Amino acid sequence: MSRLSPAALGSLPSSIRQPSYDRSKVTIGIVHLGIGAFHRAHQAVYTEECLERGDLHWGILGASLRSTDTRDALGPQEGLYTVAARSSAKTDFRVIGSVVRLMVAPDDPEALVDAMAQESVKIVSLTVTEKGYCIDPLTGQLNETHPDILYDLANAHRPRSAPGFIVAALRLRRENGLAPFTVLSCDNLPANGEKLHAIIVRLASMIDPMLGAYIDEHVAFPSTMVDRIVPQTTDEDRAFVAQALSLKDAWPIITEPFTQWVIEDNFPQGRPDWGSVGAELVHDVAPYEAMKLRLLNGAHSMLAYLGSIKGHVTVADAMADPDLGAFIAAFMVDDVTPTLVIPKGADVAAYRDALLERFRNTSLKHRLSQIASDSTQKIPQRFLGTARDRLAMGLPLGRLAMGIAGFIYYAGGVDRHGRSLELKDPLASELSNRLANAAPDAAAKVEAVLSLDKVFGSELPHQPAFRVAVVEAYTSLAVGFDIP
Ligand code: CS2
Repeated sequence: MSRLSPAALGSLPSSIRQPSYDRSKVTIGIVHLGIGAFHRAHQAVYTEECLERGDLHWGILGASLRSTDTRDALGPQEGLYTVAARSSAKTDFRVIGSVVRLMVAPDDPEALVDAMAQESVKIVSLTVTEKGYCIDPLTGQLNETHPDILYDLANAHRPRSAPGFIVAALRLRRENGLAPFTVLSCDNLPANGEKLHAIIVRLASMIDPMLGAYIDEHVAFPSTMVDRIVPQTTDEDRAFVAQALSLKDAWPIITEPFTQWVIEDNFPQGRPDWGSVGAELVHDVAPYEAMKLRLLNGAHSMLAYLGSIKGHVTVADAMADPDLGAFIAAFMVDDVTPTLVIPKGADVAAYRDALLERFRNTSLKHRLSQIASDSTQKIPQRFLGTARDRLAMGLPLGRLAMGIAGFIYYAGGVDRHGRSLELKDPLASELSNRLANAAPDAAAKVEAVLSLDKVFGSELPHQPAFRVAVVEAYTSLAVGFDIP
């Protein structure tokens, strides 16, 4: 079977959409750091629509900050890849052409900095996951002792981290007399633009205080809320797509039909007309972010821990478990919703119903272990904001206690059937050591994890309403085997 490539597009079945614009005329307007599956299912698809409408200034240069996998897979396909949007009823296949160039940062860091400093580039966007920000999740400030940041301070022209690349490229543009690009965070962090702004200004100031002041004054960092469920691609998915295309795609993307993008409209250097292709441009993203992070991602993490402990593998499996499905629905209504500021015009009940429906999509094999990865980076924005708001409102911790206890149980590394659970986390060994060294009683296990102040802070775990509820929930999980 031949490989997906520009030359092979002619042989695609007519039912499969493919780029109808002239890709050779596309110029690079966006450099994206972290060209993973999420970006290719989300921003790159919105941008594809803009290219289809004739604005060819917004081609994407996709850079990987570490792995060569994406470049190796898509390079021979000249950036083309398939998006398969699957509902329980059908699959829509589409070949996307908006990624016109690929780079791997460590191959030649200076070349990436140069590419970001080209005049045609107006936006540098990022999906580098929570940990890619080198952020202290608790304070939201730059982690100045992060090894990548220490490296970048010593090698400012040949950086390693996403913040390091942004600072280096903004510095070069300034030296060359070019206007700065807009920096667009597309990761699941609340106030992602604001946080990135603080991090970049701090890092730049440590390199050159004048540069820090310049960035603070002149560079825009709009916040965004991004949403589309994108499970990791499997070999089975590759075979499924190859059958539909009669071509081999080394890295197709499997996703759901739903997609949402809410963007703070602050792009001094211009942007694609994403608003005309379905994105929502708003003045304040914060209420949308909180609603999505606490309802969708909060419920996802809850499912990941409790579902995995019970032996489920995918989100849809866990949702089909009647006790767990009901527990998740109640968590959204009773525990999260009272803490939300509902965005103007939004229907939160319809939003929740749609989420439950999305989670039940049996065509997506969305593994719970994928969601459970990097938990220590995710828990603060998924659970702890809700927890703090509830306690401040005089409400009990409610089902959140089960979420946090579920995480502690999960971090123990064994499900309730004795099978091992995969713990992929920057703090994995610290977590395992703490749990292994703690006394066997529930209070000691809970203490071993809640005292991780990098995650839980120093204040919340000391509130009796928080601690007692988590110990009770952990006891019912670990001792009573009472799992929703
Ligand atoms: C998931 C998210 O892996 C995870 O932690 O909760 O990737 C989720 O699928 C997306 O945020 C949906 O927009």
